[in-house]
Amino acid sequence: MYTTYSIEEIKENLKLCLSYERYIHSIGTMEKAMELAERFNLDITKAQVAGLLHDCAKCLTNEELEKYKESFEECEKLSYKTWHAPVGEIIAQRDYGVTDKEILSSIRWHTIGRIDMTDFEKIIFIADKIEQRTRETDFREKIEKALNKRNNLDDAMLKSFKITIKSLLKRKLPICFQTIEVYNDLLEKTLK
Ligand code: DGI
Ligand code: FE
Ligand code: FE
Repeated sequence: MYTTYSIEEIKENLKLCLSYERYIHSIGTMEKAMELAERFNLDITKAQVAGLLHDCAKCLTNEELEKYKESFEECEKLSYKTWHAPVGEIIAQRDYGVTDKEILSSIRWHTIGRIDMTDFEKIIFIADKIEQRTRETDFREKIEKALNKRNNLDDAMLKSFKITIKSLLKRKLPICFQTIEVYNDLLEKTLK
């Protein structure tokens, strides 16, 4: 309904081009996205499509991703690990026939985040971080705990950014300032 293809056809295609680990991660994100959609009263079918496709651009090499650099935010240009998000939006639309704005934007912002994300965008972002098939237990459990304490999506988003920013600092990798802006915004919102 939300794509030109059936879920099974999308799975087959992703299986062919993603690494095995990345494919299993996509399945895990799809499952977790559906679970969170049900829990937060959002569209489960949309969550299934967005979760499954969120990393679809990981089928491309960095050289191939770079060809789409006009779609990158300025701050993303420094960090090749963020490129699959803007390109994912393009591929979901062009190759999988996705027209739903919210599915597309949830793919677009699943890595660096965005201020004032919708609940749907947040559940895809969080599902990606807490899926149970490939995510490291310690990372996943910290975010899950933050989510469950007040049943609050922003708490989970904040925790996720905290861990990611820490890890980028540790690895001496550049941090997109949009990520910092989102972090500051969530900090203020979750204090209330
Ligand atoms: O694609 P995944 O590995 O499933 O997860 P993701 O899309 O959230 O990618 C996260 C990677 O991107 C992670 O290794 C951190 C890295 N990254 C690099 N620069 C930034 C960044 N993540 C954020 N949020 N902000 C950055 O500036
Ligand atoms: Fe990703
Ligand atoms: Fe992912």
